[in-house]
Amino acid sequence: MAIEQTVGRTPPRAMTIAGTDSGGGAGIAADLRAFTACGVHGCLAVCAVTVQNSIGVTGVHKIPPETVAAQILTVAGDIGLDAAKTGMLASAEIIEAVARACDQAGIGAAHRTPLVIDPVAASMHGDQLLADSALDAFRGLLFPRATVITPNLDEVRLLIGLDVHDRAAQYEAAKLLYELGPRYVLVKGGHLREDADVCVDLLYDGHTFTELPGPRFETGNTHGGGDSMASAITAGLAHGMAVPDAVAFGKRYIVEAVRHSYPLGAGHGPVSALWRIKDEPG
Ligand code: PXL
Repeated sequence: MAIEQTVGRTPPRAMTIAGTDSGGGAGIAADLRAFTACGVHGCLAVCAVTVQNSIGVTGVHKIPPETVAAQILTVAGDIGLDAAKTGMLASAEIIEAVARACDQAGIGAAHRTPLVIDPVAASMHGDQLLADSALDAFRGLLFPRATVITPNLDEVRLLIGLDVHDRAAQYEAAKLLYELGPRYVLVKGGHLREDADVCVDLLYDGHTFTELPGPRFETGNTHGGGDSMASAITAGLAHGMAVPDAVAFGKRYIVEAVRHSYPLGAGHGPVSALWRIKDEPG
């Protein structure tokens, strides 16, 4: 997909409903970079502010649920949205507010605006980004509203208690998650160690499984990788792509974003959106 902007014409509009990372690697910063790189105007509903650098998270401030809902409704009522995604939602109360606001704003699989749910539960350092008590709300309130959910294998274990160590279990996880109500399930295989130099993500729509293989890179600089992939998928949907095409687009995006990832600080560096922005500066 070429990045094009016709002068004076509004690009597709997408919203990230997520948390901030003061280090700029993950969360809303990664989402907005991916939206921009993929030719989409990004809107945001902040759910939590994290105090964070490349080493870890040292503080979390949750935004009041009614403020989260108000951000969604005020944007949808004026700017309009062609797709939306969720990232760090932090608490059951915020999840409840997001589910209600999405219904009111026409966001979700049953409505006009597709919704990507990235069930963020922890940072790559293991810092908790979601209250334990919020898992039920995630499964019960958000999955049935999702156009596509994008869990990694750690999130699969948390959500359905299944330890995925091989491809057969990855298929089983996709089937079990599909039962919770999303239209599509993408079980990401990045943490599957049986694949030495490939990383196979698995898409399931209740009938057909599609394996999406990509190269595996030996790098610790994958901070914000899940957020970036889900945002690229969301951007694809905002452009009007069908879900399987948007997911394939997101996979191509994240392969290059990881290939171009860079060191930052003393800990884990971020994946890069810059690879899609090819013009010379200045
Ligand atoms: O990558 C998951 C994620 C999402 N959102 C925020 C984060 C992180 C990981 O650290 O900090 C705000």
